Amino acid sequence: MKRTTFLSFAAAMFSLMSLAAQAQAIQPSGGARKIYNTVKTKLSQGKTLNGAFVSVPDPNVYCAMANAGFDFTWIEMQHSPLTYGDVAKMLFACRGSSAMPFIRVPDATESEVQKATDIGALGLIFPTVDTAEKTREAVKWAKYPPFGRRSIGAGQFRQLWGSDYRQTANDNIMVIIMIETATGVENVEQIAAVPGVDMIFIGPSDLASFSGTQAGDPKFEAMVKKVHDATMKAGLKLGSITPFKGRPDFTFFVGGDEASLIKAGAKALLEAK
Ligand code: 3PY
Ligand code: MG
Repeated sequence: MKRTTFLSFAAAMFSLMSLAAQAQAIQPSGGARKIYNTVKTKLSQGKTLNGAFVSVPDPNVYCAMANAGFDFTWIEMQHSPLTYGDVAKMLFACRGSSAMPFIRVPDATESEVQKATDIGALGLIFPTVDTAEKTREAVKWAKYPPFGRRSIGAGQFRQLWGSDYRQTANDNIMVIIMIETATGVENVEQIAAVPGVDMIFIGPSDLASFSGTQAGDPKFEAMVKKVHDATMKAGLKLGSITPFKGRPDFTFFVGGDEASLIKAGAKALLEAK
């Protein structure tokens, strides 16, 4: 084979191979995947995970939380005045932390999810989801095409997660749907069946508030059981707040925040002999 022919042949083969690799990497299912979201890996190994709420807009405090031993941080943007600008600085300052950055966004809209993913969140937590339609919106904005409708844009995601982020993001970003209302419980089977959902998370405080019942009441417990059964049937992971530890099949827990952990740390220090 002449040298020029060989070189064009090699170049064509290389383009074909890299196209195939790209196509494989953006497939929502099947094929080899690069997983850097350690929450995903640990959950697939059957481990129980812990995270804590973050609502203080300070990179140093964030780094302390993100390297304290938690598996993930639950960056609270539903119930705190944190801005995406605050959180972008926190995530950048603490890139490489042992805890994966998860953000509870206020709603499953393009504008919220776009900003949360662009600044580098690897987990998106959607509160008070009532319907499969809302769940499909959550997945749609969380995932790049062809699976979803996330726009490419620019962001610090590549600096955090690598230059191949476009090919790896869909496999690493987790979608967590919170069931917090009786309507959500009613529709949980359809919600859990939406492709792209990784986990169902029960929010007991809101579930109690919206339903007028509380943990221990038969009506409340029946709702928890319905959510549990639908989640298991769909093959998804199940999470809630730390007081739910010990309930069967719950493997993802959030509890504590900066203020409570400072208090607990100070108490332990002062009581130490
Ligand atoms: C709830 O219990 O309502 C929650 O949102 C838990 O974070
Ligand atoms: Mg809630």
